[in-house]
Amino acid sequence: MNKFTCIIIFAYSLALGACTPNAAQPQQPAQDHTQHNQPATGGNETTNSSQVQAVWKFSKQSPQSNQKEEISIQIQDNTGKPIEKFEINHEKEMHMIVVSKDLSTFQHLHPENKGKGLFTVTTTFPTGGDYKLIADFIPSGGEPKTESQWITVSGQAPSPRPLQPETNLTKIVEGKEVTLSFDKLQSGQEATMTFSFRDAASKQPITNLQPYLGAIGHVVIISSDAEKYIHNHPLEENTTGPEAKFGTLFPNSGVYKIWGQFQQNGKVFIVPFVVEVP
Ligand SMILES: [Cu+2]
Repeated sequence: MNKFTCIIIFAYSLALGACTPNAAQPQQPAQDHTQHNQPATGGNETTNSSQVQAVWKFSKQSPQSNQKEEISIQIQDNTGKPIEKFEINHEKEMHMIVVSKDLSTFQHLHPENKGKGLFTVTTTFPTGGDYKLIADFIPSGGEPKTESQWITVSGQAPSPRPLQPETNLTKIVEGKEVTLSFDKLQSGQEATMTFSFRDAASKQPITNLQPYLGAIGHVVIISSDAEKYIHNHPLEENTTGPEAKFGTLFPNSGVYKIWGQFQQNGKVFIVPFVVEVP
């Protein structure tokens, strides 16, 4: 498999709560920086990514916490014509990240392509409050695209937990001691981000990580205000540990939450970190 790095960063201003679920408007990204060195293959339709729109719909006027809710996204061009063909990227046509506004909850979902550009997925929001939904996809022959939407979920909303940057980037997750390190941590500069794994009990390096969605791991990074989203794929996909390296770029200084997703013994585990980037 080819080495590749995929960094998608987007930033836009979207007033929180400006969109009610049923009146979801297509996003108007103020900036859309896309870096992707995986050549787009297959498909003969070319779609200029600035012409791609997403129309979000929810099964209820107001989604409720702790209930199954269906999320639909219609992908279309700026004339309303459905975009029907998508690249398979990491085994899926669409990846969707769902986070609460304080970034305390994280879901990585894979909406199903129902045809004619309509994707749907069912999920449960654990609490009431504001959530951000981010859909990641590649129209056939086009560029990687990110579309997002804020929604307000009804139900009891815990008070937001402020993000606390961690200075000790080692933690134990499901019996694994995971350490995150950077060759440099500086906004605006490309950096290599390394996750290292060892068994928490024996301290032996872990060398039997398994591919998850076709790669050693997946990393999503979101800024503390949930406005910037970065999705990183590994620099070297075929390793099995004890290290997984990713290229990344933090666009601005500030606090970011990082979720690494990896797999061992058939089980996917998530390792979250909060870092302050100078
Ligand atoms: Cu995914």
